[in-house]
Amino acid sequence: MRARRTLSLILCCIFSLSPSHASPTSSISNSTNSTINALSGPALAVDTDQLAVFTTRNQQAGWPVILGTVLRGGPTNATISWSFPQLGSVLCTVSGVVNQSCAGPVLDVIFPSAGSYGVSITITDASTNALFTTQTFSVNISTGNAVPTGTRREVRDLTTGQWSRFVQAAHVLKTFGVWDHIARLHSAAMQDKSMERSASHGGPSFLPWHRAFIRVTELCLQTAGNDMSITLPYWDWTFDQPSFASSPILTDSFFGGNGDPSVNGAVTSGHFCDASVSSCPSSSNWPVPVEFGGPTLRRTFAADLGATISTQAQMDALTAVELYDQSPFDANSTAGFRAGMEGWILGVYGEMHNGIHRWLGGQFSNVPTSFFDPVFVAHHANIDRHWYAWQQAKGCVDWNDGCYAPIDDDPLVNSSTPGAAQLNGTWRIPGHQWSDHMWPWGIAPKDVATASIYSTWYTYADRGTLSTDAPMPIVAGEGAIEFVSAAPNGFLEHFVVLLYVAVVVSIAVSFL
Ligand SMILES: [Cu+2]
Repeated sequence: MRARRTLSLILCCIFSLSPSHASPTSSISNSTNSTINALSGPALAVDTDQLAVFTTRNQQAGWPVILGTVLRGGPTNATISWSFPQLGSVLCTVSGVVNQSCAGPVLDVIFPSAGSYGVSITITDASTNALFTTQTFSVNISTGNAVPTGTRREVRDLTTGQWSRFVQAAHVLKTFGVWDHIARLHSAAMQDKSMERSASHGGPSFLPWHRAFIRVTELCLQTAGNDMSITLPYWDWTFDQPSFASSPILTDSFFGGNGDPSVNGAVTSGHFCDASVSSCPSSSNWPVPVEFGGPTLRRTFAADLGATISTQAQMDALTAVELYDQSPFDANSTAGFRAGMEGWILGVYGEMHNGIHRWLGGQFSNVPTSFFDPVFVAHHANIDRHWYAWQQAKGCVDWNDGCYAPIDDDPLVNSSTPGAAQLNGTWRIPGHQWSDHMWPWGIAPKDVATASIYSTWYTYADRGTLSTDAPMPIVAGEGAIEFVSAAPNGFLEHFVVLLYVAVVVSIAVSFL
Protein backbone atom coordinates (compact mmCIF):
# COMPACT_ATOMS: atom_id res chain seq x y z
CA MET A 1 0.00 0.00 0.00
CA ARG A 2 2.73 2.40 0.95
CA ALA A 3 4.61 1.67 -2.24
CA ARG A 4 1.54 2.19 -4.35
CA ARG A 5 0.73 5.56 -2.78
CA THR A 6 4.30 6.72 -3.17
CA LEU A 7 4.28 5.64 -6.78
CA SER A 8 1.06 7.46 -7.51
CA LEU A 9 2.50 10.63 -6.01
CA ILE A 10 5.63 10.26 -8.07
CA LEU A 11 3.54 9.79 -11.19
CA CYS A 12 1.54 12.82 -10.20
CA CYS A 13 4.72 14.86 -9.99
CA ILE A 14 5.93 13.58 -13.32
CA PHE A 15 2.60 14.43 -14.86
CA SER A 16 2.63 17.93 -13.49
CA LEU A 17 5.95 18.56 -15.22
CA SER A 18 4.97 16.84 -18.43
CA PRO A 19 4.78 18.61 -21.77
CA SER A 20 1.00 18.63 -21.80
CA HIS A 21 1.01 20.73 -18.66
CA ALA A 22 3.75 23.08 -19.76
CA SER A 23 2.92 26.66 -20.50
CA PRO A 24 2.34 27.54 -24.13
CA THR A 25 5.34 28.89 -25.97
CA SER A 26 3.86 32.34 -26.19
CA SER A 27 3.69 32.94 -22.48
CA ILE A 28 6.28 35.09 -20.83
CA SER A 29 6.93 34.80 -17.16
CA ASN A 30 8.25 37.57 -15.02
CA SER A 31 11.69 37.58 -13.56
CA THR A 32 12.16 35.32 -10.61
CA ASN A 33 14.94 37.34 -8.96
CA SER A 34 16.19 34.42 -6.95
CA THR A 35 19.72 34.33 -5.62
CA ILE A 36 22.20 31.51 -5.79
CA ASN A 37 24.95 31.25 -3.26
CA ALA A 38 27.45 29.44 -5.44
CA LEU A 39 29.15 27.83 -2.48
CA SER A 40 26.07 26.29 -0.99
CA GLY A 41 23.32 26.87 -3.49
CA PRO A 42 20.60 24.42 -4.30
CA ALA A 43 20.73 22.17 -7.31
CA LEU A 44 17.84 24.04 -8.81
CA ALA A 45 18.49 27.75 -8.59
CA VAL A 46 15.46 28.81 -10.53
CA ASP A 47 12.53 26.46 -10.84
CA THR A 48 9.44 27.58 -12.72
CA ASP A 49 6.83 26.02 -14.95
CA GLN A 50 8.96 26.95 -17.92
CA LEU A 51 12.50 26.16 -16.95
CA ALA A 52 14.91 25.12 -14.27
CA VAL A 53 18.36 26.63 -13.88
CA PHE A 54 21.10 24.50 -12.47
CA THR A 55 24.30 25.86 -10.96
CA THR A 56 27.29 24.07 -9.51
CA ARG A 57 28.88 24.78 -6.25
CA ASN A 58 32.23 26.28 -6.99
CA GLN A 59 35.52 26.36 -5.16
CA GLN A 60 35.92 30.12 -4.92
CA ALA A 61 36.27 33.17 -7.13
CA GLY A 62 38.30 32.26 -10.20
CA TRP A 63 36.85 28.78 -10.41
CA PRO A 64 34.31 27.89 -13.06
CA VAL A 65 30.64 27.88 -12.20
CA ILE A 66 28.63 25.68 -14.52
CA LEU A 67 25.18 27.04 -15.27
CA GLY A 68 22.63 24.97 -17.11
CA THR A 69 19.02 25.35 -18.15
CA VAL A 70 16.33 22.77 -18.65
CA LEU A 71 13.27 23.79 -20.63
CA ARG A 72 9.86 22.61 -19.64
CA GLY A 73 7.70 22.94 -22.68
CA GLY A 74 8.54 25.68 -25.09
CA PRO A 75 10.20 25.50 -28.45
CA THR A 76 11.93 22.29 -29.47
CA ASN A 77 14.56 24.40 -31.20
CA ALA A 78 15.39 27.11 -28.71
CA THR A 79 17.97 29.86 -28.55
CA ILE A 80 19.13 30.52 -25.02
CA SER A 81 20.88 33.84 -24.48
CA TRP A 82 22.68 34.59 -21.26
CA SER A 83 23.50 38.05 -20.05
CA PHE A 84 26.03 38.91 -17.36
CA PRO A 85 25.90 42.69 -17.02
CA GLN A 86 28.93 42.98 -14.75
CA LEU A 87 31.02 40.86 -17.09
CA GLY A 88 30.31 42.95 -20.15
CA SER A 89 27.42 41.91 -22.31
CA VAL A 90 25.24 39.13 -23.53
CA LEU A 91 27.95 37.88 -25.86
CA CYS A 92 30.03 34.97 -24.69
CA THR A 93 33.25 36.43 -25.89
CA VAL A 94 33.33 38.65 -22.83
CA SER A 95 35.81 38.01 -20.12
CA GLY A 96 34.52 35.58 -17.60
CA VAL A 97 32.54 33.40 -19.96
CA VAL A 98 34.76 30.73 -21.33
CA ASN A 99 35.19 30.16 -25.04
CA GLN A 100 31.74 28.94 -25.87
CA SER A 101 28.53 29.75 -27.56
CA CYS A 102 26.33 31.87 -25.38
CA ALA A 103 23.29 30.31 -26.98
CA GLY A 104 23.97 26.94 -25.39
CA PRO A 105 21.95 25.38 -22.61
CA VAL A 106 25.03 24.86 -20.41
CA LEU A 107 28.05 27.09 -19.96
CA ASP A 108 31.01 27.73 -17.71
CA VAL A 109 31.40 31.14 -16.24
CA ILE A 110 34.43 32.32 -14.32
CA PHE A 111 33.44 35.06 -11.93
CA PRO A 112 36.76 36.79 -11.46
CA SER A 113 36.31 38.07 -7.92
CA ALA A 114 33.96 37.78 -5.00
CA GLY A 115 30.62 39.51 -5.28
CA SER A 116 27.08 39.24 -6.47
CA TYR A 117 26.64 38.85 -10.22
CA GLY A 118 23.37 39.40 -12.04
CA VAL A 119 22.41 36.87 -14.68
CA SER A 120 19.51 36.96 -17.07
CA ILE A 121 18.39 34.30 -19.48
CA THR A 122 16.26 34.92 -22.54
CA ILE A 123 14.85 31.96 -24.40
CA THR A 124 13.39 32.34 -27.87
CA ASP A 125 12.08 29.98 -30.48
CA ALA A 126 14.94 29.65 -32.93
CA SER A 127 12.61 29.33 -35.92
CA THR A 128 10.11 32.08 -35.19
CA ASN A 129 12.15 34.30 -32.83
CA ALA A 130 9.13 34.33 -30.52
CA LEU A 131 10.07 35.01 -26.95
CA PHE A 132 9.40 32.04 -24.67
CA THR A 133 10.63 33.29 -21.33
CA THR A 134 13.07 35.56 -19.63
CA GLN A 135 14.40 35.02 -16.12
CA THR A 136 16.84 36.89 -13.96
CA PHE A 137 18.71 35.83 -10.89
CA SER A 138 22.00 36.50 -9.20
CA VAL A 139 24.95 34.37 -8.28
CA ASN A 140 26.92 35.10 -5.13
CA ILE A 141 30.59 34.23 -5.20
CA SER A 142 32.71 34.36 -2.07
CA THR A 143 36.45 34.60 -1.69
CA GLY A 144 37.27 31.72 0.53
CA ASN A 145 37.07 28.01 0.32
CA ALA A 146 33.80 27.38 2.13
CA VAL A 147 33.29 23.94 0.69
CA PRO A 148 33.85 21.35 3.40
CA THR A 149 36.71 18.89 3.14
CA GLY A 150 35.64 15.54 1.82
CA THR A 151 37.18 12.10 2.05
CA ARG A 152 37.81 10.16 -1.13
CA ARG A 153 37.65 6.42 -0.59
CA GLU A 154 38.45 3.38 -2.67
CA VAL A 155 35.35 2.33 -4.61
CA ARG A 156 35.07 -0.91 -2.63
CA ASP A 157 35.33 0.93 0.66
CA LEU A 158 32.21 3.00 0.03
CA THR A 159 29.10 2.12 1.94
CA THR A 160 26.10 1.16 -0.13
CA GLY A 161 24.59 4.56 0.60
CA GLN A 162 27.74 6.45 -0.41
CA TRP A 163 27.97 4.53 -3.66
CA SER A 164 24.31 4.99 -4.43
CA ARG A 165 24.45 8.73 -3.82
CA PHE A 166 27.43 9.00 -6.17
CA VAL A 167 25.58 7.06 -8.86
CA GLN A 168 22.42 9.09 -8.47
CA ALA A 169 24.27 12.40 -8.58
CA ALA A 170 26.10 11.30 -11.73
CA HIS A 171 22.73 10.54 -13.34
CA VAL A 172 21.37 13.92 -12.34
CA LEU A 173 24.36 15.59 -14.00
CA LYS A 174 23.76 13.43 -17.05
CA THR A 175 20.12 14.46 -17.16
CA PHE A 176 20.93 18.15 -16.92
CA GLY A 177 23.45 17.85 -19.74
CA VAL A 178 26.21 18.83 -17.33
CA TRP A 179 28.07 15.51 -17.53
CA ASP A 180 28.24 15.81 -21.31
CA HIS A 181 29.29 19.44 -21.01
CA ILE A 182 32.19 18.46 -18.76
CA ALA A 183 33.05 15.65 -21.16
CA ARG A 184 33.17 18.11 -24.04
CA LEU A 185 35.52 20.32 -22.02
CA HIS A 186 37.87 17.36 -21.59
CA SER A 187 37.66 16.74 -25.30
CA ALA A 188 38.22 20.36 -26.26
CA ALA A 189 41.22 20.68 -23.93
CA MET A 190 42.85 17.90 -25.92
CA GLN A 191 41.94 19.28 -29.28
CA ASP A 192 42.22 22.99 -28.74
CA LYS A 193 43.73 24.27 -31.96
CA SER A 194 44.64 27.65 -30.56
CA MET A 195 47.58 26.03 -28.81
CA GLU A 196 50.42 24.02 -30.17
CA ARG A 197 50.10 21.63 -27.28
CA SER A 198 47.18 19.87 -25.68
CA ALA A 199 46.13 21.86 -22.63
CA SER A 200 45.75 18.74 -20.56
CA HIS A 201 47.63 15.71 -21.89
CA GLY A 202 51.12 14.87 -23.06
CA GLY A 203 52.72 17.57 -20.97
CA PRO A 204 53.51 18.91 -17.50
CA SER A 205 49.96 20.12 -16.85
CA PHE A 206 48.58 16.58 -17.12
CA LEU A 207 48.47 16.19 -13.33
CA PRO A 208 47.35 19.70 -12.25
CA TRP A 209 44.84 20.01 -15.11
CA HIS A 210 43.15 16.76 -14.14
CA ARG A 211 43.25 17.64 -10.45
CA ALA A 212 41.24 20.78 -11.20
CA PHE A 213 39.04 18.98 -13.70
CA ILE A 214 37.92 16.16 -11.44
CA ARG A 215 37.51 18.63 -8.57
CA VAL A 216 35.06 20.61 -10.71
CA THR A 217 33.27 17.34 -11.40
CA GLU A 218 33.15 16.55 -7.69
CA LEU A 219 31.63 19.97 -6.90
CA CYS A 220 29.05 19.38 -9.64
CA LEU A 221 28.18 15.99 -8.14
CA GLN A 222 27.70 17.59 -4.73
CA THR A 223 25.29 20.09 -6.21
CA ALA A 224 23.44 17.50 -8.26
CA GLY A 225 23.02 15.26 -5.25
CA ASN A 226 22.27 18.22 -2.99
CA ASP A 227 24.76 16.58 -0.65
CA MET A 228 28.17 18.03 0.14
CA SER A 229 29.36 14.71 1.51
CA ILE A 230 29.50 13.21 -1.98
CA THR A 231 33.10 12.66 -3.05
CA LEU A 232 34.81 10.96 -5.95
CA PRO A 233 35.70 7.34 -5.28
CA TYR A 234 39.16 6.21 -6.39
CA TRP A 235 39.97 2.92 -8.09
CA ASP A 236 43.19 1.37 -6.86
CA TRP A 237 43.71 -0.65 -10.01
CA THR A 238 47.16 -1.96 -9.08
CA PHE A 239 45.31 -4.02 -6.46
CA ASP A 240 43.42 -5.70 -9.32
CA GLN A 241 46.39 -5.98 -11.66
CA PRO A 242 47.17 -9.67 -11.03
CA SER A 243 43.72 -10.66 -12.33
CA PHE A 244 42.56 -7.46 -13.85
CA ALA A 245 39.74 -8.87 -15.98
CA SER A 246 37.94 -10.04 -12.85
CA SER A 247 38.11 -6.71 -11.02
CA PRO A 248 34.84 -6.14 -9.15
CA ILE A 249 35.06 -2.50 -10.23
CA LEU A 250 34.28 -3.75 -13.74
CA THR A 251 31.05 -5.47 -12.75
CA ASP A 252 27.46 -4.34 -12.38
CA SER A 253 28.10 -3.87 -8.68
CA PHE A 254 30.19 -0.81 -9.47
CA PHE A 255 31.09 0.79 -12.81
CA GLY A 256 29.77 -2.02 -15.00
CA GLY A 257 31.31 -4.65 -17.20
CA ASN A 258 32.34 -5.22 -20.75
CA GLY A 259 30.29 -4.19 -23.74
CA ASP A 260 28.30 -6.76 -25.68
CA PRO A 261 29.94 -7.40 -29.05
CA SER A 262 26.59 -8.39 -30.53
CA VAL A 263 25.29 -4.85 -29.98
CA ASN A 264 28.36 -3.00 -31.13
CA GLY A 265 30.08 -3.06 -27.77
CA ALA A 266 27.25 -1.38 -25.86
CA VAL A 267 27.23 -1.83 -22.09
CA THR A 268 23.91 -3.56 -21.47
CA SER A 269 23.52 -3.75 -17.70
CA GLY A 270 24.59 -2.11 -14.46
CA HIS A 271 24.34 1.49 -13.31
CA PHE A 272 25.48 3.05 -16.59
CA CYS A 273 24.11 1.29 -19.64
CA ASP A 274 21.85 1.37 -22.67
CA ALA A 275 18.25 1.36 -21.50
CA SER A 276 17.02 0.21 -24.88
CA VAL A 277 18.33 -3.21 -23.82
CA SER A 278 16.02 -5.01 -21.41
CA SER A 279 18.80 -5.94 -18.96
CA CYS A 280 19.50 -2.23 -18.34
CA PRO A 281 17.22 -0.57 -15.79
CA SER A 282 15.68 2.59 -17.24
CA SER A 283 17.14 4.60 -14.37
CA SER A 284 20.63 3.45 -15.46
CA ASN A 285 20.32 4.87 -18.95
CA TRP A 286 23.59 6.53 -19.90
CA PRO A 287 23.27 7.90 -23.42
CA VAL A 288 26.37 9.17 -25.21
CA PRO A 289 26.23 11.69 -28.08
CA VAL A 290 26.69 10.03 -31.45
CA GLU A 291 29.68 12.22 -32.29
CA PHE A 292 31.41 10.80 -29.20
CA GLY A 293 30.91 7.17 -30.16
CA GLY A 294 27.30 6.98 -28.95
CA PRO A 295 24.43 6.54 -28.74
CA THR A 296 25.52 4.08 -26.04
CA LEU A 297 28.38 3.71 -23.61
CA ARG A 298 30.72 1.11 -25.14
CA ARG A 299 33.57 -1.02 -23.85
CA THR A 300 35.80 -3.61 -25.49
CA PHE A 301 37.89 -5.15 -22.71
CA ALA A 302 41.38 -6.24 -23.73
CA ALA A 303 40.59 -5.77 -27.41
CA ASP A 304 43.63 -3.51 -27.68
CA LEU A 305 46.12 -6.34 -27.50
CA GLY A 306 49.03 -4.11 -26.58
CA ALA A 307 47.36 -2.66 -23.51
CA THR A 308 48.95 -3.61 -20.21
CA ILE A 309 48.21 -2.80 -16.59
CA SER A 310 51.08 -1.55 -14.43
CA THR A 311 51.93 -3.47 -11.29
CA GLN A 312 52.13 -2.34 -7.69
CA ALA A 313 55.92 -2.72 -7.90
CA GLN A 314 56.01 -0.37 -10.89
CA MET A 315 53.82 2.11 -9.02
CA ASP A 316 56.12 1.94 -6.01
CA ALA A 317 59.14 2.56 -8.24
CA LEU A 318 57.44 5.52 -9.87
CA THR A 319 56.41 7.18 -6.63
CA ALA A 320 60.05 7.01 -5.50
CA VAL A 321 61.17 9.14 -8.46
CA GLU A 322 62.53 12.57 -7.49
CA LEU A 323 62.06 14.46 -10.74
CA TYR A 324 58.66 15.90 -11.73
CA ASP A 325 59.24 16.38 -15.44
CA GLN A 326 62.00 16.78 -17.95
CA SER A 327 62.66 18.21 -21.40
CA PRO A 328 61.08 17.90 -23.92
CA PHE A 329 58.14 17.96 -21.46
CA ASP A 330 55.87 15.82 -23.62
CA ALA A 331 55.15 12.19 -24.50
CA ASN A 332 58.84 11.74 -25.34
CA SER A 333 60.12 12.59 -21.88
CA THR A 334 62.12 9.58 -20.75
CA ALA A 335 62.20 10.36 -17.03
CA GLY A 336 60.09 12.01 -14.40
CA PHE A 337 56.99 11.36 -12.36
CA ARG A 338 54.58 13.07 -14.76
CA ALA A 339 55.63 11.21 -17.89
CA GLY A 340 55.77 7.94 -15.95
CA MET A 341 52.33 8.38 -14.45
CA GLU A 342 50.78 9.44 -17.71
CA GLY A 343 52.18 6.27 -19.24
CA TRP A 344 55.00 7.25 -21.58
CA ILE A 345 57.93 5.44 -19.92
CA LEU A 346 56.84 1.96 -20.87
CA GLY A 347 59.94 -0.11 -20.23
CA VAL A 348 60.27 1.00 -16.62
CA TYR A 349 56.80 1.75 -15.27
CA GLY A 350 54.49 0.20 -17.84
CA GLU A 351 51.49 1.98 -19.23
CA MET A 352 50.15 3.38 -15.95
CA HIS A 353 47.31 5.86 -16.73
CA ASN A 354 47.25 5.15 -20.46
CA GLY A 355 47.07 1.39 -20.00
CA ILE A 356 43.80 1.49 -18.07
CA HIS A 357 42.19 3.64 -20.76
CA ARG A 358 43.38 1.37 -23.55
CA TRP A 359 42.47 -1.90 -21.83
CA LEU A 360 38.84 -0.91 -21.18
CA GLY A 361 38.35 0.24 -24.77
CA GLY A 362 35.26 1.98 -26.12
CA GLN A 363 34.87 5.66 -25.35
CA PHE A 364 37.37 5.31 -22.51
CA SER A 365 40.23 4.46 -24.84
CA ASN A 366 40.22 7.79 -26.64
CA VAL A 367 41.04 11.03 -24.85
CA PRO A 368 38.33 13.12 -26.57
CA THR A 369 35.60 10.66 -25.57
CA SER A 370 36.96 9.18 -22.36
CA PHE A 371 34.97 11.24 -19.84
CA PHE A 372 31.73 9.83 -21.24
CA ASP A 373 32.66 6.65 -19.35
CA PRO A 374 31.96 7.39 -15.67
CA VAL A 375 34.83 5.16 -14.53
CA PHE A 376 36.99 8.12 -15.60
CA VAL A 377 36.56 9.86 -12.26
CA ALA A 378 37.64 6.82 -10.22
CA HIS A 379 40.65 6.21 -12.46
CA HIS A 380 41.80 9.81 -12.33
CA ALA A 381 41.14 10.16 -8.60
CA ASN A 382 43.60 7.29 -8.20
CA ILE A 383 46.17 9.08 -10.37
CA ASP A 384 45.64 12.19 -8.27
CA ARG A 385 46.01 10.19 -5.04
CA HIS A 386 49.41 8.92 -6.13
CA TRP A 387 50.50 12.43 -7.08
CA TYR A 388 49.54 13.61 -3.58
CA ALA A 389 51.51 10.77 -2.04
CA TRP A 390 54.50 11.77 -4.17
CA GLN A 391 54.14 15.43 -3.16
CA GLN A 392 53.85 14.57 0.50
CA ALA A 393 56.89 12.31 0.34
CA LYS A 394 58.88 15.19 -1.15
CA GLY A 395 57.52 17.70 1.33
CA CYS A 396 55.81 19.86 -1.27
CA VAL A 397 53.79 21.68 1.34
CA ASP A 398 54.19 24.80 -0.73
CA TRP A 399 56.34 25.66 -3.70
CA ASN A 400 59.66 23.83 -3.58
CA ASP A 401 62.12 23.34 -6.40
CA GLY A 402 61.64 19.91 -7.87
CA CYS A 403 57.95 19.62 -7.09
CA TYR A 404 56.89 20.96 -10.47
CA ALA A 405 58.47 21.69 -13.81
CA PRO A 406 58.71 23.78 -15.83
CA ILE A 407 58.66 26.69 -13.42
CA ASP A 408 58.14 30.20 -14.78
CA ASP A 409 61.09 31.37 -16.92
CA ASP A 410 62.48 27.85 -16.84
CA PRO A 411 65.82 27.68 -18.70
CA LEU A 412 64.98 24.10 -19.72
CA VAL A 413 62.29 25.45 -22.05
CA ASN A 414 63.83 26.81 -25.23
CA SER A 415 63.31 27.20 -28.95
CA SER A 416 63.54 23.44 -29.50
CA THR A 417 60.88 22.54 -26.92
CA PRO A 418 57.79 21.25 -28.77
CA GLY A 419 54.97 23.79 -28.69
CA ALA A 420 57.08 26.47 -27.04
CA ALA A 421 56.39 30.09 -27.87
CA GLN A 422 58.40 33.19 -27.15
CA LEU A 423 56.58 35.55 -24.84
CA ASN A 424 58.30 38.77 -23.74
CA GLY A 425 61.63 37.33 -24.79
CA THR A 426 61.24 34.10 -22.83
CA TRP A 427 60.43 30.67 -24.24
CA ARG A 428 57.39 29.11 -22.60
CA ILE A 429 55.02 26.18 -23.08
CA PRO A 430 51.75 28.10 -22.77
CA GLY A 431 49.34 26.57 -20.30
CA HIS A 432 51.91 24.27 -18.74
CA GLN A 433 54.24 26.44 -16.66
CA TRP A 434 53.87 27.15 -12.98
CA SER A 435 51.78 30.33 -13.18
CA ASP A 436 50.04 29.75 -16.51
CA HIS A 437 46.28 29.57 -16.62
CA MET A 438 45.27 26.10 -17.70
CA TRP A 439 42.69 26.28 -20.49
CA PRO A 440 39.78 26.88 -20.12
CA TRP A 441 39.98 28.11 -16.57
CA GLY A 442 41.64 30.84 -14.56
CA ILE A 443 43.44 28.16 -12.61
CA ALA A 444 47.23 27.64 -12.80
CA PRO A 445 49.36 24.65 -11.80
CA LYS A 446 50.54 26.69 -8.81
CA ASP A 447 46.93 26.88 -7.59
CA VAL A 448 46.58 23.13 -7.33
CA ALA A 449 50.06 21.64 -7.49
CA THR A 450 51.10 21.80 -3.90
CA ALA A 451 50.16 19.40 -1.19
CA SER A 452 48.98 22.34 0.91
CA ILE A 453 45.54 22.07 -0.68
CA TYR A 454 45.34 18.50 0.53
CA SER A 455 43.18 18.40 3.65
CA THR A 456 41.64 21.73 2.58
CA TRP A 457 39.64 20.34 -0.33
CA TYR A 458 39.67 16.62 0.31
CA THR A 459 41.79 13.84 1.69
CA TYR A 460 42.34 10.32 0.49
CA ALA A 461 41.49 7.51 2.86
CA ASP A 462 43.89 4.60 2.63
CA ARG A 463 42.38 1.66 0.90
CA GLY A 464 40.83 -0.91 3.19
CA THR A 465 41.02 -4.63 2.74
CA LEU A 466 38.90 -4.32 -0.40
CA SER A 467 36.98 -7.38 0.64
CA THR A 468 33.58 -5.96 -0.28
CA ASP A 469 33.38 -7.51 -3.71
CA ALA A 470 29.82 -8.70 -3.22
CA PRO A 471 27.24 -7.01 -5.37
CA MET A 472 25.84 -3.88 -3.83
CA PRO A 473 22.15 -3.23 -4.38
CA ILE A 474 20.93 0.08 -5.74
CA VAL A 475 19.46 1.95 -2.84
CA ALA A 476 17.10 4.69 -3.86
CA GLY A 477 16.59 7.92 -2.04
CA GLU A 478 18.61 8.26 1.14
CA GLY A 479 17.67 11.92 1.10
CA ALA A 480 19.39 12.63 -2.20
CA ILE A 481 17.67 13.69 -5.37
CA GLU A 482 16.26 10.66 -7.10
CA PHE A 483 16.75 10.37 -10.81
CA VAL A 484 13.58 9.23 -12.51
CA SER A 485 13.84 9.57 -16.24
CA ALA A 486 16.46 10.71 -18.68
CA ALA A 487 16.05 13.02 -21.61
CA PRO A 488 17.03 10.65 -24.39
CA ASN A 489 17.96 13.04 -27.17
CA GLY A 490 19.28 16.11 -25.45
CA PHE A 491 17.35 17.83 -22.78
CA LEU A 492 16.14 20.77 -24.83
CA GLU A 493 13.77 18.52 -26.71
CA HIS A 494 12.54 16.78 -23.65
CA PHE A 495 11.58 17.35 -20.10
CA VAL A 496 13.72 16.53 -17.24
CA VAL A 497 11.97 15.25 -14.19
CA LEU A 498 13.80 15.56 -10.93
CA LEU A 499 12.08 14.48 -7.77
CA TYR A 500 13.07 15.28 -4.29
CA VAL A 501 12.32 11.80 -3.11
CA ALA A 502 12.64 12.57 0.53
CA VAL A 503 9.90 15.16 0.18
CA VAL A 504 7.71 12.90 -1.90
CA VAL A 505 8.15 10.02 0.48
CA SER A 506 7.38 12.18 3.47
CA ILE A 507 4.21 13.39 1.77
CA ALA A 508 3.32 9.79 1.03
CA VAL A 509 3.95 8.78 4.61
CA SER A 510 1.74 11.58 5.83
CA PHE A 511 -1.08 10.07 3.79
CA LEU A 512 -0.76 6.68 5.47
CU1 LIG B 1 42.80 9.63 -18.25
